[in-house]
Amino acid sequence: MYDEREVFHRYEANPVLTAKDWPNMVNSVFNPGAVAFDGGTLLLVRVEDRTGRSHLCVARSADGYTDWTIDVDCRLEPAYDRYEERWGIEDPRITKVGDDYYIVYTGFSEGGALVSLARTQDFATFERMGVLMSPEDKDAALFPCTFGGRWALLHRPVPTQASMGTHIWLSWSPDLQNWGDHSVLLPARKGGWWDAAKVGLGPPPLETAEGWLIGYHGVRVTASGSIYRFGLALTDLADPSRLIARSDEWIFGPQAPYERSGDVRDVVFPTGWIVDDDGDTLRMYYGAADTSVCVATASVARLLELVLRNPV
Ligand code: M1P
Repeated sequence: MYDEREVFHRYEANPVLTAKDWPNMVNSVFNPGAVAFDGGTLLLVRVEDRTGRSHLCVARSADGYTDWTIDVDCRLEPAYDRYEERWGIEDPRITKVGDDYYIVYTGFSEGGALVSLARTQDFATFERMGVLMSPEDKDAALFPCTFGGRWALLHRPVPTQASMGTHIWLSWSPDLQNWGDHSVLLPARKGGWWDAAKVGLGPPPLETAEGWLIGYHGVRVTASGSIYRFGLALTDLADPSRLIARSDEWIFGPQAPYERSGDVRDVVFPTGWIVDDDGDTLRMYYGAADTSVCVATASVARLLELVLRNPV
């Protein structure tokens, strides 16, 4: 069914999580944050309940593929009484810094999507650290270190006129609260490109020998709707504002039936990735068609070789 030359290989038993796996009736589970935790894999899954609003819930697996346990006691609920999260919280990206896990997520406020931060050490209790970017803004993650004493955040503001371009920005902060020195890191392309309509950050940046590997979704609008695909970029390790390379071609797109049909058809939406102990096998977790959670693997060395074919 799939071209053997594909760089990502889908797990044969995808999807690994669906709404049917949940103890209570929910609409869909997708777009998970992912980390290695407590000797296994922990996903913080976006769960859309049957009110239409989303919260974040922990799922665990020893091998990252099978025997998932849904831990409904470990979840981050929206602060429904607050303007900033009135209509739910969505699409977490998790960055580990020391013993802390920083969760950057989308708040669905009455004013639109915004970027918020929470911190945890155990995924049972969460410390809310406030709104980082006001609406419209989403698809954000922190780098796992500071640069010259400053934190760096990748995020995706949405201009009032979408035709102005919906790009990935880089912003800086001395304290995770005050953000500035904003610049566009990765613009949406134009015209017939696969990532012309808009782009948005995927999983958090991954440190590699060649630089920070950035995965992002790119959207193409067609006569029958949008297609969400996934591509790569690479930035300098010491200075993440310096773009080194950006793949011309997308490297992962909707092909499997569970990606092509669902609540939103033709969507792959990666939000977490974990490198195995061999240092090269990358497990990428993604939402498929805004309906289920899936995993696909690739070699980090091969991804770097691919992205470096297109220096900027
Ligand atoms: O339906 C596809 C995705 O659409 C939105 O992403 P973006 O604004 O980056 O295009 C989000 O609602 C996301 O949750 C969803 O998977």
